[in-house]
Amino acid sequence: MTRKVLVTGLLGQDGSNMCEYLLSLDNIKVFGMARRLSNPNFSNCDSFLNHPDFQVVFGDLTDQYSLDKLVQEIQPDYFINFAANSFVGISWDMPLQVFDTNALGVLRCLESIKRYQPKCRFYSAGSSEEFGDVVYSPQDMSHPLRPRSPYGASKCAARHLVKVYRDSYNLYAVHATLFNHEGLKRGKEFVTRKITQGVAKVHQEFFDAEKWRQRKGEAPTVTPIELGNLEAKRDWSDSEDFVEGVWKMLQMDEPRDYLLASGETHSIKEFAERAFFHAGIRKVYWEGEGVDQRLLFDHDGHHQVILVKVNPKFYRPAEVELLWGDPSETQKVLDWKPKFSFDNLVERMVLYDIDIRREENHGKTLRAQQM
Ligand code: NDP
Ligand code: GDR
Repeated sequence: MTRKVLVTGLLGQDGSNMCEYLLSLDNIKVFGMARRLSNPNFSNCDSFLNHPDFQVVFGDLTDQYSLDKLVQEIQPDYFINFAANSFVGISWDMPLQVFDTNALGVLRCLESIKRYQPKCRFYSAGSSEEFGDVVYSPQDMSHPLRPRSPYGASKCAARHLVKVYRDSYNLYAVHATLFNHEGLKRGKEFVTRKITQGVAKVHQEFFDAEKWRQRKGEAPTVTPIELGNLEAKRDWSDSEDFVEGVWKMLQMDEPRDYLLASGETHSIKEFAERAFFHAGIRKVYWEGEGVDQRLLFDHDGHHQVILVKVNPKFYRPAEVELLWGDPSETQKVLDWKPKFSFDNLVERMVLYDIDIRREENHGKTLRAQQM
């Protein structure tokens, strides 16, 4: 029997990865929900947009009518909600919009399911930002909720709402606390993608043979990556691994909450170093303290190149300094294991961004030759 799955957040990282994953399984019809935008970007969906078992639908988490209509028309067996304003940094600038989408949006989904399709299994995308100002490490499911941002608070509210609807109306509703997960479709404002795109640019500036010849004896000029808090530590995984874990949660007999993480933590500095390493830029070292910290490349013993520097404009009003999850219980219950390590993740992202830059540049060279 064909199962119908409604996935929100279609154009984002997890929504598109989930649709792609579901379409690789048998007997699943996937409805990917996007909201109306004047200039939509479907690039994350290129690989499956024309799949016969896939359909784009339109709706908005801030519009109850649109959700009700989709649930009534599709009658989904699963409703996987990845839609959110997911950028923590902006949540101080637009707290009401963040709360409306991330907390009330989940409430609207639950209401639609309760009224029109109570047998539908619901997934709510929780976050390690719910733990915020952590009191022990690694964090497990029992860690108290201590959010540090409007975003974190909105996800805590969603978590409570899911439990209330599960207990009150016997809905199959899951809220899972997912630690940071990244990949080839990661938005460019998040620190990992910002770093890998920045490294790809530096890589191109470094190894551009023509420029290199012109600058014999000199250090190459590159564009340093400007970052905020370099000391923050995160538990990073790959989104492609996590969407499989999420689907497994929805196949269990009873609904409950879960936690997905890698079980390792790394600083922003470490991510940047590994990213340069995988780009072949290896003679690097850190210098300075606080806002004066810089990552330098030793060109020839006399010339140093600045690769990373701090720009305080990227500091946050309140920071989550350390996130480090303990996924052991969830891994056991779901019999789920990630395929990608931290180092695989960094390497994949860097090589991908280097390739993109190479292709763009090749296109530019061809266009210039045609002029
Ligand atoms: P993205 O930002 O890549 O994707 C979020 C998607 O939600 C976007 O496509 C966006 O649409 C859509 N969206 C935003 N507001 C609305 C709205 N009002 N109605 C309908 N759609 C909307 O995030 P990720 O894929 O990385 O994350 C998926 C979910 O998981 C989010 O809920 C996030 O908070 C949560 N999460 C993510 C983690 C991570 O590390 N990636 C970790 C923990 C939780 P548009 O493209 O139009 O802007
Ligand atoms: P996060 O991800 O806030 O953990 O939320 P992000 O990549 O934005 O920040 C991670 C850490 O890096 C520090 N940082 C910078 N961050 C950004 N974006 N830009 C910078 O220049 C920069 N410099 C340092 C941040 O201060 C922070 O400590 C992600 C999102 O996917 C959420 O949706 C999700 O819920 C959580 O992960 C778990």
